[in-house]
Amino acid sequence: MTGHLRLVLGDQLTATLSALRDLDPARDVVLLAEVRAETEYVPHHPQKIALVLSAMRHFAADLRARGVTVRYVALDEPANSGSLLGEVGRAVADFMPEAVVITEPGEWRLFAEMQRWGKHLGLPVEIRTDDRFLTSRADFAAWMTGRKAPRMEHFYREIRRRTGLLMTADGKPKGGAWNYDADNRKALKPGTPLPPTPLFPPDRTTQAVLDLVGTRFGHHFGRLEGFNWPVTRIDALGLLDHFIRAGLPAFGDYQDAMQDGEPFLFHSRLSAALNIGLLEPLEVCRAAENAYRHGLAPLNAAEGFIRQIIGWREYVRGIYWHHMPDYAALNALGADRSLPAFYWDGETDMNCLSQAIGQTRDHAYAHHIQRLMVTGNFALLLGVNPREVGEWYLAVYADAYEWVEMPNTHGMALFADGGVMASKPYAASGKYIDRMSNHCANCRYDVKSAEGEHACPFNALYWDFIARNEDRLARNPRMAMIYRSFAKMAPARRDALRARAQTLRDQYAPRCRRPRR
Ligand code: FAD
Ligand code: DLZ
Ligand code: SF4
Repeated sequence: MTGHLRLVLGDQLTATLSALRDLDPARDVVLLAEVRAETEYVPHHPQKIALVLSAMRHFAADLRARGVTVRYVALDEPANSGSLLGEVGRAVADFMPEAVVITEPGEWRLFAEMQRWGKHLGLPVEIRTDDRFLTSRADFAAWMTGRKAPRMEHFYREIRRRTGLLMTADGKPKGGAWNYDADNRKALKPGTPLPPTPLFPPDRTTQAVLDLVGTRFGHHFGRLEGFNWPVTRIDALGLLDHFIRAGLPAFGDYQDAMQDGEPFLFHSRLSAALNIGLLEPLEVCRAAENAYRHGLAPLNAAEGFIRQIIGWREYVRGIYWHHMPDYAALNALGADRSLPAFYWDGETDMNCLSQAIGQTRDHAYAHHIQRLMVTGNFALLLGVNPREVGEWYLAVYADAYEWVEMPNTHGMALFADGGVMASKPYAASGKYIDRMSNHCANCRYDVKSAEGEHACPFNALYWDFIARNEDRLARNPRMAMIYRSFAKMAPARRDALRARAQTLRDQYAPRCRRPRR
């Protein structure tokens, strides 16, 4: 063979991928490989593994139908070496290509490995930019240059201008404001009708994968039964269409709401399909913009949704690549506790956590506020080591890849990066959860009290967090008000809260035996 070997990873399932762009079907071979190293580097939720493997198999079938030569290595093939390099090496030996072509991977660990592949394989390995994002790593680095306190909002405005999304002809934001977040914090009234969840029944390919995953990964945290993810581009477009019609109109209003037994509310569930490449960010945003133009969704909804994608999603990726590999080791608050065991089984009588973790177990999904203000907030208040928290988030969500998970976890939820992502920690007492959900009404704890064994654990832990981090946070202007309240607190109350918090911390999350960085 004189052509190229083109490797496509499990989260690169996009027909226009840079590694496939100049594909010559007469000379080239495309390699997709299911490998142990990728299925086991964290204990992924079984639904996440099934989603990736089934989507890979469908993508390979589509390529073959277009006349492309595909080398597909299934996980249970006896000759499977277990690693991506091993499979590239086997394909190189069989096809003898003149070069290997890859699109840059989404995670640092793999990117670092791939730098050595050329030497190892003894032939050129070309690593191309992943231009499925609106901002390349180089563009983001240029945008960061000279900025003392870079913030998502400024970056977002630039991308709005560049793409023209929700912009007027004379370069102004539609409606006169860039951001309608203030309108997007409504709690859900009981009885508000919710959109139905579209169903994606497994076809034969998916069923075969479900059988394989059930056998090999059934012991991981998470239910495989009820698997309901789009695994093809056509299904993903169906989910997008459903969301635009049924979810988007109220997406803005209820973006931050939470409710017992209702995992999806008005959220799109599109992140998993976006992150493996079945959808592209711009087409998703154009669909939301069109709905606004045609009067099918209000501006606060369309703007709020588009901001999540061209703003947050692009921004976190930029931050990840800009600060890695050092970012992974940051622990600005010196958090040194272990992750409570209930994160891995949902067995807790704190209703908000039980709901968020239970939904995660059943659907490999929780929406943003659950991840940030329930599971993330609790880990922040307890002082759990960022590395353990990060491993949990990377494992349990169907959409989890380090480029998006880590800035959200280390940065947004835990403030481990000392303020790179957020200007202050997202620490909150039970009051926030009570305002945004019906969880507290159905909980055995009393959200209104902070002391005593029936008091909501978030409350004492919140004040303990404030006290423990006074040296690090009191000078932050955005924390000034809370530290003024803390200063006025009677010493006896401070002592009582500290004692209650200490009991909770020791009960849920003893100090890590081996302190980690
Ligand atoms: P919707 O609420 O419908 O939002 C629309 C889209 O906006 C999402 O599909 C997603 O692509 C994008 N988006 C929204 N918020 C963010 C954000 N903060 N960062 C990046 N993209 C965003 N998202 C992931 O895709 N993978 C992760 O591993 C991940 N880990 C997270 C960990 C923590 C601690 C937190 C606080 C957030 C995390 N997020 C992650 C962001 C967000 O929670 C999910 O993108 C969202 O819940 C996915 O559900 P959805 O598709 O229904 O989103
Ligand atoms: C997540 C995942 C899983 C579970 N399995 C595979 C696999 O077997 N083969 C593969 O090519 N990719 C897989 N992936 C996605 C990779 O982990 C992902 O490409 C890297 O983490 C880089 O983002
Ligand atoms: Fe969660 Fe506290 Fe509310 Fe219970 S009372 S649901 S623990 S915030």
